[in-house]
Amino acid sequence: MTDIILHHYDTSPYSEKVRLGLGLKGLAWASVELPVIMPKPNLTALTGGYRKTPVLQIGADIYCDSQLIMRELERRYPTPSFYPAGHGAADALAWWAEKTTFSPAAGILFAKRPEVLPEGFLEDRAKFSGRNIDPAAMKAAVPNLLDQLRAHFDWLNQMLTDGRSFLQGSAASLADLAAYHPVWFLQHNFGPLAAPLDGFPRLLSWAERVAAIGHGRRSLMTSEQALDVARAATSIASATPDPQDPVGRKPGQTVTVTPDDTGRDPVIGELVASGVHEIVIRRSDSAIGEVCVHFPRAGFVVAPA
Ligand SMILES: N[C@@H](CCC(=O)N[C@@H](CS)C(=O)NCC(=O)O)C(=O)O
Repeated sequence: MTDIILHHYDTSPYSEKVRLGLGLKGLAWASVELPVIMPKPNLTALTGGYRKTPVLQIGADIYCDSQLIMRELERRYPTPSFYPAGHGAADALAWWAEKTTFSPAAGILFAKRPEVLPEGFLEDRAKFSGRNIDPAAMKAAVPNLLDQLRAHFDWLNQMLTDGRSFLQGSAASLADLAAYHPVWFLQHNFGPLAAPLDGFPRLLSWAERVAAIGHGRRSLMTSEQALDVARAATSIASATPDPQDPVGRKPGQTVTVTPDDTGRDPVIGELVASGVHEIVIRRSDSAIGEVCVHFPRAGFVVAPA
């Protein structure tokens, strides 16, 4: 039995980052398969409305966003570390790589292989992104998306020029897992030499090394079983004020937490703990009772409710 439950779907790049993180740490985990488009009632019962993929659940603690999921895995399972070359640079590299390469990689797939997308997918992603999705405009954007990816992939490729195995040295770090998942997504959908990866042999060998990390030990769980786990558990979070909070937020206040980019569904709850990189809110759901939902701070808006 494992306590780690990952809500995800196989084709999700951000989930691939977390699956590799579980692999790097050699962990066993339960896999709950999420629908690719809304509705996701058994996920939003846990999160309070957050709909993105992936979400990590451990008992009655729900961790939203792969940034925070990786942070929590590192806290609970520090060895081997996601930070063999230290914190800061790895986090910043991860942020840059994802923010610049995920969306062009996804855009290329949506434009070039609409036949692999499930019914209702583009309408769902239009709501998710808040942008109108026009197939002709998507197709017209492909050359620029390839140019952008090529420029960013070249920077990654250059980091490997001295023959190092991974971006920060001889051991894989968070930066590798984050930079890899858009590469994986392109390879997965267009083959191992997908453009614009074909111009970067060092990057291609690096991608093979990252893929070899694997996913750890996966078992299957239904979303109903995951709700049962939450119902039977008690959160580990306890009231922790942040003396340096820039606007004096305090445990007990009611707040909303909302992603600042896509899937901007606010989650409302009572602030339990917060700090530079995490905020925890408590909420109740008739199906599962009380849970604590954890979010990162970078990329999320916290507002009084
Ligand atoms: N910043 C988020 C991004 C997650 C994200 O955008 N995931 C995509 C799938 S890879 C998503 O949620 N798509 C819409 C959906 O699955 O409902 C994270 O790091 O987890």
